[in-house]
Amino acid sequence: MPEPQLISPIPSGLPSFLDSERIKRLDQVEGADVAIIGVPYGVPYDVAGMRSPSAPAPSAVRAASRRFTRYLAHYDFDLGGPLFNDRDVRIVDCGDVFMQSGDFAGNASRTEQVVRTIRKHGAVPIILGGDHAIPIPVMRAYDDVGSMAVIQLDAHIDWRHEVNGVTEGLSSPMRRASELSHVGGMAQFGIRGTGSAGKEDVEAALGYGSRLVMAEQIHDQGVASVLDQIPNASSYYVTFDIDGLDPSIAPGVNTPSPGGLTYFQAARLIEAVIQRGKLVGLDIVEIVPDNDVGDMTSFNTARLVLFTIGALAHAGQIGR
Ligand SMILES: [Mn+2]
Repeated sequence: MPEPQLISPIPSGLPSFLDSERIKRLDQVEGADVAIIGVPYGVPYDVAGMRSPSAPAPSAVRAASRRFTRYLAHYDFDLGGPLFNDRDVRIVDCGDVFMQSGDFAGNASRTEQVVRTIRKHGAVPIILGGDHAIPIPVMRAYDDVGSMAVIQLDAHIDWRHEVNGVTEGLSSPMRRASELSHVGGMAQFGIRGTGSAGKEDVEAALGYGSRLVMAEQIHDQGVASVLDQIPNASSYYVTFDIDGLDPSIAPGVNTPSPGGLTYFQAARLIEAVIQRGKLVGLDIVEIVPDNDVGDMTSFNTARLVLFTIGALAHAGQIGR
C-alpha cells in the first residue's frame, strides 16, 4: 500500500523559505538542521471562518524571505557575528502539510505525523501557521522529549477550554499544552489588553503554574528583568502568535492589540530561551496577509525566523 500523502511540496515556480532546498519526501530531511513546514489551516469557530485567514501565510512568509537570501553569509549585527556563526547550516523546506478542506481532525493528525517524522530525521521543525490551533497537534509530536517547557509570545493567554464547542481552536493551545504529560513548565510573554480570556481562564493558567508576563512590564523594566520567568527545562518549545508583536510592526493579524512587543524584545526573549536549553521547535502563527501593510508582517516574521536559526547556530545547537 502506498504511504498516505502527508505533505504538499512547494510547487515549481513558487519560492521556498530563503530559497532553501525543497523536500519532496520527508526522508530527505535526514541530515538537515532545520526543516520549514507550513501548516496553512485553522480550526473554525463558525461557518464564516471555514477558510482560515492565515491560510496564505506560509507562502507570504516564504515570498518575503527571498529578500534575505543574498545575505546569509554576511555579518548579522543583532547576533554579533556572521549570521550562521561560520557554521555549515542545512535548511530544508518541506512545503505544507497536506490539507483537506473540512477535514480538521485529519489535518491535525497529518500535522502531528509530519512533525514527528521531521524530528525522527534529526531536524528542528519551524512551523509556519495557520492559526493558533496548529500548535495543538504539533506539541503532541514531542511526547518522546522527556519534559519540555512551552514558551508563548502572544497578546493573549489562549487558555479557553472551548469556544462554540470547539476545544482545539485558536483560543485553546495553552490549555491543551497544559494537559500534555510531557509539558513541564510554561511562560507567556507579551500579554495585554482584552481578548478571549475570562477570569476563570486566568485563574486556571496561574493555578497550573504558568508565568504570565505582561507586555507593559517588559516595556517598563526591560527584557532582562523578565528572563527569570523562563522555567528551567532541558528542552523548550516556542509558540509565537505574531499579534504578540506591536501592530506597528505586525499589522497583518486578526486582532491588533496596542502595546505589543518590539522586534528586539521578541528576538532577545527567543535568544534567552536558546541560551537556557535546547530549542526543539518553533511555530509562528496568526499572520493574516490580507490585513498586512506592505508585507511588513511577513517580512518581520521571516527576519525573526532567520534570527532564531542564527541564534541556534551561535549557541552551537545546529550546524557543523
Ligand atoms: Mn494566540
